Amino acid sequence: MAEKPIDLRSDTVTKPSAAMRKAMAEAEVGDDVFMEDPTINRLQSRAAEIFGREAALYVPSGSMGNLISLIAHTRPGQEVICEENAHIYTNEMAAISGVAGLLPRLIPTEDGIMSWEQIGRMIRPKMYARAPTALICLENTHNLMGGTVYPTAIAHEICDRAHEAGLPVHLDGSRVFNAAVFLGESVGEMTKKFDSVQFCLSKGLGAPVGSMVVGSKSFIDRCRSIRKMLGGGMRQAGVIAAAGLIALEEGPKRLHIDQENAKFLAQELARLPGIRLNPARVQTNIIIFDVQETGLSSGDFLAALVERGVLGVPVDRDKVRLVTHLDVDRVGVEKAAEIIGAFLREISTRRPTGSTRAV
Ligand code: TLP
Repeated sequence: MAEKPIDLRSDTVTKPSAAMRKAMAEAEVGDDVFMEDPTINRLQSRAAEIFGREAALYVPSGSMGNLISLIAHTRPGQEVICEENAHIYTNEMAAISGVAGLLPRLIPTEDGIMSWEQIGRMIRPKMYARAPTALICLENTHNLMGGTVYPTAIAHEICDRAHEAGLPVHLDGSRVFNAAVFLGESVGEMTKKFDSVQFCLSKGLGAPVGSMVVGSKSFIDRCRSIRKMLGGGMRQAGVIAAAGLIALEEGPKRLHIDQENAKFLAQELARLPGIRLNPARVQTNIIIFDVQETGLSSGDFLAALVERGVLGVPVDRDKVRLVTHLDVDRVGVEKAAEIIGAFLREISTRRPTGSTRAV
Protein backbone atom coordinates (compact mmCIF):
# COMPACT_ATOMS: atom_id res chain seq x y z
CA MET A 1 0.00 0.00 0.00
CA ALA A 2 1.27 3.50 -0.85
CA GLU A 3 2.51 5.51 2.14
CA LYS A 4 0.29 8.35 3.40
CA PRO A 5 1.32 11.63 1.73
CA ILE A 6 2.85 14.41 3.85
CA ASP A 7 0.01 16.90 3.59
CA LEU A 8 1.31 20.46 3.86
CA ARG A 9 -1.49 22.06 1.81
CA SER A 10 -2.97 23.82 4.83
CA ASP A 11 -3.43 23.68 8.59
CA THR A 12 -7.13 23.25 7.76
CA VAL A 13 -6.50 19.55 6.94
CA THR A 14 -5.98 18.51 10.58
CA LYS A 15 -8.20 15.71 11.87
CA PRO A 16 -9.95 15.88 15.26
CA SER A 17 -8.03 14.18 18.09
CA ALA A 18 -9.35 11.24 20.14
CA ALA A 19 -10.19 13.68 22.98
CA MET A 20 -12.18 15.85 20.55
CA ARG A 21 -14.10 12.88 19.18
CA LYS A 22 -14.97 11.77 22.72
CA ALA A 23 -16.10 15.27 23.69
CA MET A 24 -18.16 15.47 20.51
CA ALA A 25 -19.88 12.16 21.24
CA GLU A 26 -20.71 13.25 24.79
CA ALA A 27 -21.58 16.91 24.10
CA GLU A 28 -24.66 18.38 25.72
CA VAL A 29 -26.66 20.10 22.99
CA GLY A 30 -29.71 22.31 22.42
CA ASP A 31 -31.13 24.53 19.70
CA ASP A 32 -28.60 27.31 19.16
CA VAL A 33 -31.04 29.44 17.16
CA PHE A 34 -32.89 29.68 20.52
CA MET A 35 -29.43 30.23 22.08
CA GLU A 36 -30.01 27.04 24.09
CA ASP A 37 -26.98 24.96 23.20
CA PRO A 38 -24.97 24.77 26.44
CA THR A 39 -21.75 23.68 24.68
CA ILE A 40 -21.90 26.54 22.17
CA ASN A 41 -22.73 28.96 24.98
CA ARG A 42 -19.68 27.75 26.88
CA LEU A 43 -17.45 28.10 23.81
CA GLN A 44 -18.72 31.63 23.18
CA SER A 45 -18.18 32.66 26.82
CA ARG A 46 -14.63 31.28 26.81
CA ALA A 47 -13.75 32.99 23.52
CA ALA A 48 -15.10 36.32 24.82
CA GLU A 49 -13.17 35.86 28.06
CA ILE A 50 -9.87 34.99 26.34
CA PHE A 51 -10.17 38.05 24.09
CA GLY A 52 -11.38 40.29 26.92
CA ARG A 53 -14.65 41.10 25.10
CA GLU A 54 -18.31 41.31 26.04
CA ALA A 55 -19.47 38.62 23.63
CA ALA A 56 -18.58 36.06 20.97
CA LEU A 57 -20.43 34.19 18.23
CA TYR A 58 -19.77 30.70 16.87
CA VAL A 59 -19.85 30.64 13.06
CA PRO A 60 -19.38 27.83 10.53
CA SER A 61 -16.23 29.22 8.88
CA GLY A 62 -13.67 31.99 8.78
CA SER A 63 -15.17 33.26 5.54
CA MET A 64 -18.60 33.57 7.13
CA GLY A 65 -17.15 35.22 10.23
CA ASN A 66 -15.44 37.83 8.07
CA LEU A 67 -18.50 38.36 5.88
CA ILE A 68 -20.83 38.76 8.87
CA SER A 69 -18.42 41.32 10.37
CA LEU A 70 -18.15 43.25 7.11
CA ILE A 71 -21.94 43.43 6.79
CA ALA A 72 -22.38 44.39 10.44
CA HIS A 73 -19.93 47.31 10.17
CA THR A 74 -21.10 48.75 6.84
CA ARG A 75 -23.87 49.44 4.32
CA PRO A 76 -23.82 48.41 0.63
CA GLY A 77 -22.13 51.01 -1.56
CA GLN A 78 -19.39 51.86 0.91
CA GLU A 79 -15.65 51.17 0.75
CA VAL A 80 -13.40 48.90 2.78
CA ILE A 81 -9.65 49.43 2.96
CA CYS A 82 -7.60 46.23 3.02
CA GLU A 83 -4.25 44.86 1.88
CA GLU A 84 -3.96 43.84 -1.78
CA ASN A 85 -3.58 40.12 -0.98
CA ALA A 86 -6.06 40.05 1.92
CA HIS A 87 -8.00 36.78 2.13
CA ILE A 88 -11.31 38.71 2.20
CA TYR A 89 -10.37 40.07 -1.23
CA THR A 90 -8.58 37.13 -2.87
CA ASN A 91 -10.14 33.96 -1.47
CA GLU A 92 -13.70 34.53 -0.33
CA MET A 93 -15.49 34.35 -3.69
CA ALA A 94 -15.79 38.16 -3.88
CA ALA A 95 -18.43 38.03 -1.11
CA ILE A 96 -17.10 41.44 -0.04
CA SER A 97 -18.79 42.93 -3.11
CA GLY A 98 -21.09 40.11 -4.31
CA VAL A 99 -22.87 39.75 -0.97
CA ALA A 100 -21.86 42.69 1.27
CA GLY A 101 -22.04 45.19 -1.64
CA LEU A 102 -18.74 46.83 -0.70
CA LEU A 103 -15.94 48.22 -2.81
CA PRO A 104 -12.50 47.07 -1.69
CA ARG A 105 -9.74 49.72 -1.71
CA LEU A 106 -6.47 47.85 -1.88
CA ILE A 107 -3.09 48.73 -0.44
CA PRO A 108 -0.05 46.95 -1.90
CA THR A 109 2.65 45.95 0.60
CA GLU A 110 5.92 43.97 0.61
CA ASP A 111 4.92 41.72 3.47
CA GLY A 112 1.19 42.10 4.11
CA ILE A 113 1.68 44.64 6.90
CA MET A 114 0.01 48.01 6.24
CA SER A 115 0.93 51.22 8.04
CA TRP A 116 -1.35 54.06 9.14
CA GLU A 117 0.61 56.25 6.73
CA GLN A 118 -0.66 54.12 3.79
CA ILE A 119 -4.19 53.68 5.13
CA GLY A 120 -4.76 57.32 6.05
CA ARG A 121 -4.09 58.35 2.45
CA MET A 122 -6.76 55.96 1.14
CA ILE A 123 -9.63 57.29 3.25
CA ARG A 124 -12.15 59.06 1.03
CA PRO A 125 -12.86 62.69 1.82
CA LYS A 126 -16.57 63.12 2.57
CA MET A 127 -18.14 64.18 -0.74
CA TYR A 128 -21.66 63.49 -1.95
CA ALA A 129 -20.42 61.77 -5.16
CA ARG A 130 -17.90 59.48 -3.45
CA ALA A 131 -18.55 56.13 -1.82
CA PRO A 132 -17.56 56.72 1.80
CA THR A 133 -14.85 54.67 3.49
CA ALA A 134 -16.66 52.58 6.11
CA LEU A 135 -14.16 50.06 7.45
CA ILE A 136 -10.51 49.06 7.65
CA CYS A 137 -9.63 45.38 7.67
CA LEU A 138 -6.29 43.88 8.76
CA GLU A 139 -5.14 40.25 8.53
CA ASN A 140 -2.88 38.75 11.21
CA THR A 141 -1.11 36.50 10.39
CA HIS A 142 -1.16 37.45 6.72
CA ASN A 143 -1.73 34.22 4.84
CA LEU A 144 -0.68 34.95 1.26
CA MET A 145 2.34 37.00 2.26
CA GLY A 146 3.72 33.99 4.15
CA GLY A 147 2.14 34.05 7.62
CA THR A 148 3.59 37.44 8.51
CA VAL A 149 2.79 39.09 11.83
CA TYR A 150 1.65 42.63 12.65
CA PRO A 151 3.83 44.26 15.30
CA THR A 152 1.25 45.11 17.96
CA ALA A 153 2.30 48.78 18.10
CA ILE A 154 1.47 49.15 14.37
CA ALA A 155 -1.92 47.44 14.76
CA HIS A 156 -2.72 49.61 17.79
CA GLU A 157 -1.73 52.77 15.97
CA ILE A 158 -3.96 51.87 13.00
CA CYS A 159 -6.91 51.27 15.35
CA ASP A 160 -6.35 54.49 17.32
CA ARG A 161 -6.02 56.66 14.23
CA ALA A 162 -8.95 54.95 12.48
CA HIS A 163 -11.14 55.59 15.52
CA GLU A 164 -10.10 59.25 15.53
CA ALA A 165 -11.25 59.31 11.89
CA GLY A 166 -14.57 57.71 12.93
CA LEU A 167 -13.82 54.34 11.29
CA PRO A 168 -14.09 50.84 12.80
CA VAL A 169 -11.35 48.23 12.29
CA HIS A 170 -11.98 44.51 11.77
CA LEU A 171 -9.28 41.87 12.21
CA ASP A 172 -9.21 38.73 10.10
CA GLY A 173 -7.37 36.91 12.85
CA SER A 174 -7.84 33.44 11.38
CA ARG A 175 -4.34 32.59 12.65
CA VAL A 176 -4.03 35.23 15.38
CA PHE A 177 -2.88 32.59 17.91
CA ASN A 178 0.11 31.87 15.63
CA ALA A 179 0.90 35.60 15.68
CA ALA A 180 0.62 35.59 19.49
CA VAL A 181 3.14 32.75 19.75
CA PHE A 182 5.58 34.59 17.47
CA LEU A 183 5.25 37.80 19.49
CA GLY A 184 5.09 36.14 22.91
CA GLU A 185 1.98 38.24 23.67
CA SER A 186 -1.63 37.43 24.56
CA VAL A 187 -4.33 37.60 21.88
CA GLY A 188 -6.40 39.77 24.24
CA GLU A 189 -3.70 42.43 24.50
CA MET A 190 -2.80 42.27 20.80
CA THR A 191 -6.38 42.68 19.58
CA LYS A 192 -7.95 44.86 22.30
CA LYS A 193 -8.30 47.94 20.07
CA PHE A 194 -10.05 46.20 17.16
CA ASP A 195 -13.81 46.63 16.92
CA SER A 196 -14.20 43.00 15.88
CA VAL A 197 -12.01 39.94 15.51
CA GLN A 198 -12.66 36.74 13.59
CA PHE A 199 -10.46 33.76 14.49
CA CYS A 200 -10.52 30.15 13.31
CA LEU A 201 -10.75 27.07 15.50
CA SER A 202 -10.35 24.88 12.44
CA LYS A 203 -6.81 25.82 11.39
CA GLY A 204 -3.73 25.35 13.59
CA LEU A 205 -5.89 24.94 16.71
CA GLY A 206 -7.09 21.65 15.26
CA ALA A 207 -10.92 21.70 15.43
CA PRO A 208 -12.70 20.03 12.52
CA VAL A 209 -15.03 23.01 11.94
CA GLY A 210 -15.76 26.52 13.10
CA SER A 211 -14.65 30.07 13.75
CA MET A 212 -15.53 32.77 16.27
CA VAL A 213 -16.32 36.45 16.01
CA VAL A 214 -15.66 38.50 19.14
CA GLY A 215 -16.71 42.07 19.96
CA SER A 216 -19.13 44.18 21.98
CA LYS A 217 -22.50 42.73 22.98
CA SER A 218 -24.43 44.98 20.61
CA PHE A 219 -22.08 44.13 17.73
CA ILE A 220 -22.41 40.39 18.36
CA ASP A 221 -26.22 40.68 18.61
CA ARG A 222 -26.17 42.24 15.15
CA CYS A 223 -23.81 39.52 13.90
CA ARG A 224 -26.19 36.80 15.18
CA SER A 225 -29.02 38.17 13.01
CA ILE A 226 -26.71 38.42 10.00
CA ARG A 227 -25.50 34.86 10.57
CA LYS A 228 -29.16 33.76 10.42
CA MET A 229 -29.72 35.81 7.27
CA LEU A 230 -26.80 33.97 5.62
CA GLY A 231 -28.14 30.58 6.68
CA GLY A 232 -25.55 30.03 9.38
CA GLY A 233 -27.89 29.30 12.33
CA MET A 234 -26.70 25.80 13.20
CA ARG A 235 -29.13 24.32 15.76
CA GLN A 236 -27.55 21.44 17.80
CA ALA A 237 -24.03 22.36 16.73
CA GLY A 238 -22.74 21.69 20.25
CA VAL A 239 -21.48 18.42 18.77
CA ILE A 240 -18.86 20.35 16.82
CA ALA A 241 -18.45 23.18 19.33
CA ALA A 242 -17.26 20.55 21.83
CA ALA A 243 -14.20 19.99 19.65
CA GLY A 244 -13.88 23.77 19.30
CA LEU A 245 -13.62 24.14 23.08
CA ILE A 246 -10.71 21.69 23.21
CA ALA A 247 -9.08 23.48 20.26
CA LEU A 248 -9.41 26.81 22.06
CA GLU A 249 -8.00 25.55 25.38
CA GLU A 250 -5.30 23.18 24.14
CA GLY A 251 -4.48 24.29 20.57
CA PRO A 252 -2.52 27.46 21.35
CA LYS A 253 -0.17 25.57 23.71
CA ARG A 254 1.42 23.58 20.87
CA LEU A 255 1.53 26.08 17.99
CA HIS A 256 5.20 26.80 18.75
CA ILE A 257 5.97 23.26 17.51
CA ASP A 258 4.40 23.99 14.10
CA GLN A 259 6.33 27.23 13.92
CA GLU A 260 9.65 25.55 14.80
CA ASN A 261 8.91 22.93 12.14
CA ALA A 262 8.17 25.65 9.57
CA LYS A 263 11.44 27.41 10.38
CA PHE A 264 13.36 24.15 10.06
CA LEU A 265 11.68 23.27 6.75
CA ALA A 266 12.29 26.79 5.39
CA GLN A 267 16.00 26.55 6.26
CA GLU A 268 16.27 23.17 4.52
CA LEU A 269 14.39 24.37 1.42
CA ALA A 270 16.40 27.58 1.13
CA ARG A 271 19.54 25.46 0.57
CA LEU A 272 18.07 23.63 -2.43
CA PRO A 273 18.86 24.49 -6.06
CA GLY A 274 16.15 26.49 -7.82
CA ILE A 275 14.24 27.55 -4.70
CA ARG A 276 14.07 31.22 -3.76
CA LEU A 277 13.18 31.63 -0.10
CA ASN A 278 14.45 33.72 2.78
CA PRO A 279 13.95 31.58 5.90
CA ALA A 280 14.49 34.64 8.12
CA ARG A 281 11.11 35.88 6.85
CA VAL A 282 9.23 32.78 7.98
CA GLN A 283 7.64 33.92 11.23
CA THR A 284 4.84 31.42 11.81
CA ASN A 285 3.60 28.19 10.17
CA ILE A 286 3.36 29.27 6.51
CA ILE A 287 6.22 28.96 4.02
CA ILE A 288 5.93 30.55 0.58
CA PHE A 289 8.74 30.13 -1.93
CA ASP A 290 9.47 30.84 -5.58
CA VAL A 291 10.24 27.93 -7.91
CA GLN A 292 10.75 29.90 -11.13
CA GLU A 293 14.47 29.04 -11.29
CA THR A 294 13.65 25.33 -11.42
CA GLY A 295 12.13 26.00 -14.86
CA LEU A 296 8.80 24.65 -13.62
CA SER A 297 5.54 26.39 -12.90
CA SER A 298 4.25 26.03 -9.33
CA GLY A 299 1.55 23.68 -10.71
CA ASP A 300 4.07 21.37 -12.42
CA PHE A 301 6.39 21.48 -9.40
CA LEU A 302 3.52 20.47 -7.11
CA ALA A 303 2.27 17.77 -9.49
CA ALA A 304 5.75 16.19 -9.39
CA LEU A 305 5.72 16.35 -5.58
CA VAL A 306 2.29 14.68 -5.37
CA GLU A 307 3.79 11.64 -7.14
CA ARG A 308 6.56 11.62 -4.54
CA GLY A 309 4.21 11.98 -1.56
CA VAL A 310 4.33 15.67 -0.59
CA LEU A 311 1.32 17.97 -0.93
CA GLY A 312 1.33 21.78 -1.14
CA VAL A 313 -0.70 24.47 -2.93
CA PRO A 314 0.19 27.04 -5.58
CA VAL A 315 -0.04 30.74 -4.65
CA ASP A 316 0.49 31.94 -8.22
CA ARG A 317 2.36 30.67 -11.29
CA ASP A 318 5.75 30.79 -9.59
CA LYS A 319 5.04 30.46 -5.89
CA VAL A 320 4.26 27.45 -3.73
CA ARG A 321 2.84 27.41 -0.20
CA LEU A 322 3.53 24.79 2.47
CA VAL A 323 1.86 24.98 5.89
CA THR A 324 2.93 23.07 8.99
CA HIS A 325 0.37 21.77 11.46
CA LEU A 326 -0.30 19.25 14.20
CA ASP A 327 -0.71 16.25 11.89
CA VAL A 328 2.87 16.57 10.51
CA ASP A 329 5.68 16.21 13.07
CA ARG A 330 9.43 16.92 12.81
CA VAL A 331 10.07 13.55 11.16
CA GLY A 332 7.39 14.44 8.59
CA VAL A 333 8.93 17.81 7.69
CA GLU A 334 12.43 16.24 7.54
CA LYS A 335 11.06 13.68 5.11
CA ALA A 336 9.31 16.39 3.04
CA ALA A 337 12.60 18.34 2.81
CA GLU A 338 14.43 15.16 1.72
CA ILE A 339 11.83 14.36 -0.96
CA ILE A 340 11.87 17.91 -2.35
CA GLY A 341 15.69 17.93 -2.30
CA ALA A 342 15.92 14.61 -4.15
CA PHE A 343 13.45 15.84 -6.78
CA LEU A 344 15.37 19.07 -7.38
CA ARG A 345 18.69 17.27 -7.68
CA GLU A 346 17.06 14.85 -10.12
CA ILE A 347 15.77 17.62 -12.40
CA SER A 348 18.96 19.67 -12.19
CA THR A 349 21.01 16.71 -13.51
CA ARG A 350 18.47 16.17 -16.30
CA ARG A 351 18.76 19.81 -17.43
CA PRO A 352 21.66 21.22 -19.47
CA THR A 353 23.77 23.58 -17.28
CA GLY A 354 22.44 27.13 -17.21
CA SER A 355 19.09 26.24 -18.75
CA THR A 356 15.93 27.24 -16.98
CA ARG A 357 13.63 25.35 -19.37
CA ALA A 358 10.93 23.15 -17.91
CA VAL A 359 11.83 19.47 -17.96
N1 TLP B 1 -7.55 30.01 4.31
C1 TLP B 1 -7.40 28.77 3.59
C2 TLP B 1 -7.64 28.96 2.09
O1 TLP B 1 -8.81 29.61 1.88
C3 TLP B 1 -6.53 29.70 1.40
C4 TLP B 1 -6.00 28.24 3.82
O2 TLP B 1 -5.77 27.08 3.48
O3 TLP B 1 -5.15 28.98 4.33
N2 TLP B 1 -8.90 34.31 6.46
C5 TLP B 1 -7.68 33.76 6.29
C6 TLP B 1 -6.48 34.58 6.55
C7 TLP B 1 -7.56 32.44 5.84
O4 TLP B 1 -6.37 31.93 5.66
C8 TLP B 1 -8.74 31.69 5.62
C9 TLP B 1 -8.68 30.28 5.07
C10 TLP B 1 -9.97 32.29 5.86
C11 TLP B 1 -10.02 33.62 6.27
C12 TLP B 1 -11.28 31.58 5.62
O5 TLP B 1 -11.48 30.54 6.52
P1 TLP B 1 -12.48 29.33 6.15
O6 TLP B 1 -11.71 28.44 5.24
O7 TLP B 1 -12.78 28.73 7.46
O8 TLP B 1 -13.66 29.94 5.49
